[in-house]
Amino acid sequence: MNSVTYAILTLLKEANTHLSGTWIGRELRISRSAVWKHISLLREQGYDIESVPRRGHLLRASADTPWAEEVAPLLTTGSFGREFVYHDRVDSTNAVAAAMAAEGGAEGTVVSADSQRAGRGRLQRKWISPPVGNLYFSIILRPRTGPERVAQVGLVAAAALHRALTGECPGLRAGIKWPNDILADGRKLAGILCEAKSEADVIHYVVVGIGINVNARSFPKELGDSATSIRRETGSDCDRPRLLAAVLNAFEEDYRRWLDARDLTPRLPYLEKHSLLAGKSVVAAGIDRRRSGKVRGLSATGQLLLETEEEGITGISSGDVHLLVR
Ligand code: BT5
Repeated sequence: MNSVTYAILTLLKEANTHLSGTWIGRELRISRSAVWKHISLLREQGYDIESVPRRGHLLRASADTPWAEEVAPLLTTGSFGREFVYHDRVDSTNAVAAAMAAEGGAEGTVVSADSQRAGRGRLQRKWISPPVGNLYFSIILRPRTGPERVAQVGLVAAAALHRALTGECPGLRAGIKWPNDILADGRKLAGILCEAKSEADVIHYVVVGIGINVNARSFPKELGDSATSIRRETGSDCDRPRLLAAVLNAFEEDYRRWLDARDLTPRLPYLEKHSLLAGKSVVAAGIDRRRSGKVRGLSATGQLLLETEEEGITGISSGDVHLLVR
């Protein structure tokens, strides 16, 4: 958004009442017709502005677009979201963020989009990313720690995402399914994809990508009955910029605490409390083998602890877990 348009938006937000075109023009040293032009631009961008002759312009509702203009004023962070790039449409916010990270993009940089042409899941899977109503964003992190802790970043993100979702959306009952899913009523509401560039003993960057089904009312056939949205679960629409800011605020707080600790210990109680797998019989499908057993918790390094008949308690580091009974 251009800086004059943004200045008018800020004046309208602060005023909370009608502002005349003459007054706005005088404040910003532009003509009344220029004020009109910018007000029209704001309307095109989704801002609901009432204009009444002799009274002026009143902002009735802000745009629900997850861009810096709406997210930045709600941030309580030091670095998360302070650099913020928004696109209407990209292939994948993770791909854009990774390219920025490779060029030196700062820790906390956020790439957000209204839709993705080629949203990515783990292991070459797809994240279906239709326009209008959901959140797709990626954050660049540069943790000063060894590569063996990369997998823990996704779990820290999952705990923060769960905390923000349940804090912002009254009535939402959701849980965390190791390693990277947020489910509600057994259906997937949000997913996390961590992609890292590291060497033997140093992490160059991690890109944490988060997709949340926010106000989606329907889902493509290929997802069958496996997906849900906040709107579906709670019956009401959720303000996307507010939710995105809440996720960034929670994530930065948890991330800093995790960096200061040696492992996941500070977040384990939260992850255990909201785990959908605790005590459940599951099949864990790793890259090399499948194991069946009962989930006995999470280790401080982020492994899922599975008790199997053959091996007793073993730690699972990666893969997909399927519940045998919901
Ligand atoms: C994930 O992978 O859950 C990670 C999803 C991360 C998406 C974000 S969006 C912003 C950023 N940019 C990207 O390109 N990606 C990240 P995984 O656990 O592999 O789950 C993928 C599976 O979830 C698919 O195979 C589908 O079965 C299902 N799925 C795909 N799209 C979905 C959606 N919109 N809602 C619910 N489930 C979906």
